[in-house]
Amino acid sequence: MRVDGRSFSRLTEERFAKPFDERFHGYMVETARALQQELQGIYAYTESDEISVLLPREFDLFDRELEKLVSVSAGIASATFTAAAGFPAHFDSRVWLGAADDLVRAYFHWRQDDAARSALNSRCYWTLRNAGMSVRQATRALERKGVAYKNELLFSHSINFNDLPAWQRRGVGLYWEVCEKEGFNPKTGQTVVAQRRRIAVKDPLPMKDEYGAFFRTLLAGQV
Ligand SMILES: Nc1nc2c(ncn2[C@@H]2O[C@H](COP(=O)(O)OP(=O)(O)O)[C@@H](O)[C@H]2O)c(=O)[nH]1
Ligand SMILES: [Mg+2]
Repeated sequence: MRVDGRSFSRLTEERFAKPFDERFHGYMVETARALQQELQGIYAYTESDEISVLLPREFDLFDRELEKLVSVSAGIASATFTAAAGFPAHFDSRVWLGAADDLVRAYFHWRQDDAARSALNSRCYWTLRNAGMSVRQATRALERKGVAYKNELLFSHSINFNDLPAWQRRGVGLYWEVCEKEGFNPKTGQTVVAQRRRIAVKDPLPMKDEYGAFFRTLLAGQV
């Protein structure tokens, strides 16, 4: 299931630093956490203004009714982001069915590639704009240009793309982590260790083959 901020280009224009804003990212992580919690997702991934949540095969909330799932998830995302940010924002929602593990892995690789591609683009665009170019000039300068060219462009402005924070280039993932918590049993007077599940944020997120390996353990229920 994927939610995407509605008209966030306009909505973020005056309010947040460009191209990346840590506060904005924090609101997205909080929204991803709420979706993961409410829908009991296996994994949630966020980059830019979008969040993907992987639901388990045996997912049975709302009797698997599609309309319920898309409307409720859009509602959870909109409400959580709005409460965090303090101004009204909306999300759309869609569901994609990945019937095999490798398709699910490919989906998340695809979204991570999108994060890397758009991070490079927007970093170049704003570097040119900040250097005095107009919207049109900056857009023109990047038209039909490849990854190597864009990296060089940043380099000539003393920016090493690979040194930028990983959350900007790769997005971040949220998964369930089992932790042990000490409690006191008043009946027996003994200290007991209980296992709890909590949502952990993976940042930096692994890439390429390592991300695939991370998924294999995740899908095997071992993360
Ligand atoms: N200023 C700012 N904008 C962001 C940030 N992350 C995402 N955005 C905006 O969110 C937009 C997401 O793209 P998209 O969903 O295609 O645009 P939309 O249709 O207007 O929501 C980007 O174009 C950015 O303008 C951020 O960290 N800072
Ligand atoms: Mg959007």
